[in-house]
Formats: sequence, structure tokens, C-alpha cells
Amino acid sequence: MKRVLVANRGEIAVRVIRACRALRLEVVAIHSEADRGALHTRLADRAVCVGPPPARGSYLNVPSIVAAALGTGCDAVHPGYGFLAEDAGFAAACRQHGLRFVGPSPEAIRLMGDKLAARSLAARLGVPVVPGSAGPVRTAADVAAVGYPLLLKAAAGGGGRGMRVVRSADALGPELELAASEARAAFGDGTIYAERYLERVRHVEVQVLADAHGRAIHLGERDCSLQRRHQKLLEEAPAPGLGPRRRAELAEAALGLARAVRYEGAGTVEFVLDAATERFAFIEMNTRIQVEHPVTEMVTGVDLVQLQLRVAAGEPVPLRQEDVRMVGHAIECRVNAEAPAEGFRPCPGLVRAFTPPAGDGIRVDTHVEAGTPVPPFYDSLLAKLVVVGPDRPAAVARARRALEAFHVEGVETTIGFHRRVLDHPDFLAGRVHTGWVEEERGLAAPAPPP
Ligand code: MV4
Repeated sequence: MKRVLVANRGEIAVRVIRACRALRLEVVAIHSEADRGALHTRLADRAVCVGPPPARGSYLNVPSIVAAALGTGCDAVHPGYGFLAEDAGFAAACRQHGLRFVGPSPEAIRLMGDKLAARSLAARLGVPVVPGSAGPVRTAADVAAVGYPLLLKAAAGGGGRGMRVVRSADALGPELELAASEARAAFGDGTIYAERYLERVRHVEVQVLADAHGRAIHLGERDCSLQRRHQKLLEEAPAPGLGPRRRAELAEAALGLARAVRYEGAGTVEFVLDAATERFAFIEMNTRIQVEHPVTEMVTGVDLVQLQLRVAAGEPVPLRQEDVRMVGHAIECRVNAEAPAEGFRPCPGLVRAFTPPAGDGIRVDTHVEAGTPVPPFYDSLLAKLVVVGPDRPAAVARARRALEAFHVEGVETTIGFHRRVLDHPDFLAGRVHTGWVEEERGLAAPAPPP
């Protein structure tokens, strides 16, 4: 492997380019017309324009991206996250043209992309799953044993897309029809399954890494409960308050799934966790590097993106499980160009000033500089502030100071929101769950003057 095409934009493209540099790999960037001057295009050895910005064009255009990779002599493609990372067709197109796809096989992507098949596999392996339908749900009779409230999920969905809560049996019929037609429209597949809806749970996920030689390790878990409408806002590693027994069980469950599909590369196995009982259940597996991977890197000292590239090149995972040591506590705050007080409305525009914090235990992953335009076509992530400290209170203190020092002008950001989270007694006690941001209305706006 000599030359890698980075099929993404923003901070993750910059992150992947830096990993390529560290490994002495040449890098080709792609960009839309809106991203002509973007940092990732300037950091790469070469940059290829793949068309006009909105959906379907540019970063999602499989034929253009494959042609760009072949035309620039690349032998590998890193998809980053989002866009094409979990598109089995894209992974297959790369393979067909002799390009290494930095990620798992198209078969593993396809299996885990079928959320119902993944759930069945987990159950077969003895991994706890939420009580639910045995297979696809077509009529009310198929959910008779599930109980209410229940959650209808699209088999081709994932990440919370296409989910519907049903609170009683009389609502089931119409909700089922709506869910199926929405899923058909959004994913081209109307298959629906049902699970008991667990409320006020925590969202905990395990990072795994596996190679083509059958070695699979885990790198501990992350807690991603602090989110709003399935957009994560703050993540941490390790998960607060999780005992060593449960932690080990979660990791073993995740590794069992990875091994069962002969997983290759970095992947994330998601669970819901009931904080009171510490009972957990498998939800889905994401077959890509995730936005929040740096918190894992900060507590393990492992560079996940470099290891993705090395594993894709055919190298074995260079660590044994007992070599992975979790030290300290890390927190990531997503700094988005959004207005929390207006329902987290995206705020595209021109970043006029940008001064990120720096110092011991502070890392900022970003593609933004003073003068960077934030186009309206893409997600609003400006930067990830990641801090590490010897324990959770130390990490919280460090995150607070770093947020105070983080200056952005020209667009509204989520910095103030994070400062309020880090001062909130529920957060400090580790008492957050997936509905918490929506329940705590005061987080969205500054406290009124006394
Ligand atoms: C659930 C759940 C509760 N019960 N399934 C949403 C995204 C996907 N990755 C998994 N998701 C969930 N599945 C059952 N049976 C809770 C979530 C969930 C969630 C639900 C509503 C609002 C925010 C959420 C955040 C994370 C997970």
C-alpha cells in the first residue's frame, strides 16, 4: 500500500491524512466545488474535484471517486465516517477495481447493515438482546409477545433512523404501516422489526479492532448517552460507574460478534445499558471509524486510524489484548456550528476567528481556521475538543478550562452548551441517559442574570 485516497471531508479527512503522513503513505484528497480551499485539500499531496456539493454529487459519487482513485494511482481508499463508510456497494466497487477498502469486507458490512440479521446473530451467540420480534413484523400478531412500549425499527436503518415508538396496541397498525413505507422510501427496504422500548437507558459502545489473520482485540468502551435526536454531543471513555465484571462482559460480547463475521478493521458494537441494574443489550454494530474514536485513543494511547491503515495493508494487529491498558478518563465535546437556543439550528457562515485551546491533556481535531467557510450542505461539526485526565473529575475540570479558552467568532457554536453540561450536577454524578438533553431545557440557553 503506497497511496491512499481519502473519500471524505472535514475533520476526519484531516485526521486520516495525518495518519497517512505518519505511516509515510502518499495521500490524495477529493473535494466538492464548495470545498476547493478546504484544509484537507491543502494537506494532501494531490486533490481531485469530484463535482458540485449537494447530496448524490461529490462525496457520495461512487463512480467519480473510484475514477479519481484509479486516475491518481491510488491503491487504497479510506472512507472516513459517514458518506460511503458503510456502503457495501462502495466497498465492493473498490475491491472490483483492485483498490483496498480501509474497512471490513462488503459481506461484513452487508450483514451488520441488516440490523435484524445482526440482532439474530447476537441472539444466536448468546449476546443479550432486547426482547423483541423473532423476525420481520408484518402484522400485529408478530409482536404479540413483545409488550409495550415497543420500538419499531427498520432492518435497513440504524443510528436511530426510521425508529418509531408505539405506546399501545391500538396505535400499532397505523404506526407499522407508516414505519414500513418510510423505511421503503428512505432505504429502499420496508422490512421492520420490533423491540421492547427501554427508556432512560445509557448508550455504551465497545471499540474493536481485528485483522485478516483472525486476531481481534477490544479497546474498551465509550459512553455516548449525551445526545439529542440521535446526534451525539459529548462522549467519554471509560463509561462512568461501570463495574469491572460488566465491562468485561460487554467487551466479550462485542468480540464474539466481530469474530462471528470475520471482521477486519475498526468497528463499534453498540449496547443499551440500564444504569440501575447494569444489564445491557446489543443494539447494532457500526462498521466504520466513529466520530468519537479519539476518547478511546486518549485512554489507550493507540492510534486507531493508523491501525486501520496497517490492518488494511495486511499487517496483523500489533497488540495483544493484555498490551491494551486503559489509563485515565477522556471526554470529547463536539463543537458544532449550531444555535442550541434555537433547537440546535445549524449556523453555516464564515468563521471569522478561531482560537482552539492547547496544552497538556488537550487535543483538538478540526479542519477549521480563521476564514474557513462553513457550507450549508454538510454536517455542522467544526471541531472535537478532547481532553484526558487521571480520573473523571480531573477530565471534567480540564474540559471546562479548555472550553473557556476556545474562541470562535462568525458562527454560533455549542461551546456554551458544553460549559453548562460540565457544571450540571446530573452530569457530574454520571446520571445522564439518552433522553437527558431533551429533558433538561436549561442546557440549551445561558442561565438568565440573577
Ligand atoms: C433502542 C433504545 C431503547 N430500546 N432500542 C437508537 C440508535 C440506535 N443505534 C439504537 N438506538 C436505540 N435503540 C430499544 N429496544 C434506545 C436507543 C437509543 C435512543 C433512543 C431514543 C432516543 C435517543 C437514543 C439514543 C441512543 C440510543
